[in-house]
Amino acid sequence: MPIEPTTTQTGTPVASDAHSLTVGADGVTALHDRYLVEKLAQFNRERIPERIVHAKGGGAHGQFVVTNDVSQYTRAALFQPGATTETLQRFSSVAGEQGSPDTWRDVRGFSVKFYTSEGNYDIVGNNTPVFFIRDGIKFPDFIHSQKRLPGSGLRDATMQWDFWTLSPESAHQVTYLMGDRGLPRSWREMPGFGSHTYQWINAAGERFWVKYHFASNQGHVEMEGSEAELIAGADADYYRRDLYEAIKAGNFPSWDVSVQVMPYEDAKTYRFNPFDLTKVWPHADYPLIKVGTHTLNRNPENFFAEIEQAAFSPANTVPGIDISPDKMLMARVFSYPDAQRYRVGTNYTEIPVNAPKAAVHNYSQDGAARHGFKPADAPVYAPNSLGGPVADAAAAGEGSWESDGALLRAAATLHSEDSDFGQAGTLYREVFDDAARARFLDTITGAISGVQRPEVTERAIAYWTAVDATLGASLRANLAAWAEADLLV
Ligand code: HDE
Repeated sequence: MPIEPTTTQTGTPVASDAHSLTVGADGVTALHDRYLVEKLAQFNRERIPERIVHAKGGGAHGQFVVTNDVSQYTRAALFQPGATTETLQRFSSVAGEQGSPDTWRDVRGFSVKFYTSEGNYDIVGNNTPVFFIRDGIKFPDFIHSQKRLPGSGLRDATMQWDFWTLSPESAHQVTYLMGDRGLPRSWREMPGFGSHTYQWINAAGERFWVKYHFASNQGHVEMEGSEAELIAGADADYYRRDLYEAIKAGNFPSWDVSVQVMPYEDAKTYRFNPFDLTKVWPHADYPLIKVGTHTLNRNPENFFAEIEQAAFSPANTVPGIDISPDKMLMARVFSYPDAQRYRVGTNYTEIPVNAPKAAVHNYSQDGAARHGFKPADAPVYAPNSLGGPVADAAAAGEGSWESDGALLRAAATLHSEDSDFGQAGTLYREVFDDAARARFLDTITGAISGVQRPEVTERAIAYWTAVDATLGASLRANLAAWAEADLLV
């Protein structure tokens, strides 16, 4: 192949990539060396703002294949028998920045974009089925407490535990985080959850509440804290590398996708508030129903274009699927497109990785860096009598729920078994085995021993005592023993 001459961004051949234009070999640089100026200016603008959370991640393209018939619950095209849908998946850590080690203990993001025939559908979940808080208004405070102190720029155990212990609804998720789930061996070997309750609507307009589960066909495998620490130092990109190399070698990871389905009417009387993101629905109450298989089979060709610019959002729903009255989910529906307009740009949906495979018809126009334009004679307003697109409620297949009440600020309605600590205790006692409980105690002792204010430490002991009285007592004894060992050193 002939070698092409290097050009400027506007296609003009340039004279050199090694020497700037100067007045004499040792003289000053000429400002009119426009290639030098363009090259440096463009370089300064290569980065877009990193995600405020979930900054470090990686991902791949894939395919979702329906294997079972769930058409009685949803009319969504992507879940109909025989459907195959192209997908994009991104995995991430929550608290660390772009360059942070993959194996720091954290919750992991699990985002899937389905390029369906009815528009893009995104499931933006985690590797845990619950979350730390139940109202989106607390999210910025929660994240501030997990990130860095304004003065020193350091992460700080005292503020993490101060926030958690003053927000007891966090107990269930902190039990997951400090347990083995906080350190997966790889992204391929962890499960995924939609976490929130969503609504499904079938062809007859009947409504159901659903939760998504992705079970890894590679198994669910975790690593020990000591191993994770070593890897964090030796290979910060451990998970990203593992995924890339597995796919490159043709070893395609896959997940079985299932749903729990709750009849619409059950929501009012179920023993747990089904819209409270700090709660799970025990499988004994609502068993898993298999839907299909999700496989990752293609690495990105350009990480920035396909992973960094990818914009996932719980606001991206399709006909037959809607959100639920979960206060976290409603806040997220605002927050993600807002973050993406800022982070990627107003017209972020035009970027190939975010653009739907379905046709786009609406009256939005212009804005920074727009490049898709309608024909000159296309109408620019609705309603019009010129044959422009018309909104159609039947095509939209939206969900709905009844709500009647005064405008107020209050905690979610309590159901018979709702409590902040109950399900955390069940996880600790009934899901963890003895070895996992021992590792858990070790992990929380280590994390709490970094707390610098005695009243926060006391609150942390009370928090774990409320999860399990024996755990609380062991924690107190362990903290005392660690402090003593520290004094002896
Ligand atoms: Fe996110 N979250 N989040 N989050 N989140 C973002 O979106 C936010 C929450 C999750 O791979 C941001 O484009 C609010 C729960 C994942 O690109 C931001 C609340 C769950 C990803 C944002 C939550 C998640 C994000 C950062 C409380 C799991 C990475 C930039 C109401 C069920 C997506 C961006 C990717 C990313 C906001 C809570 C998962 C700022 C306000 C709960 C996997 O918009």
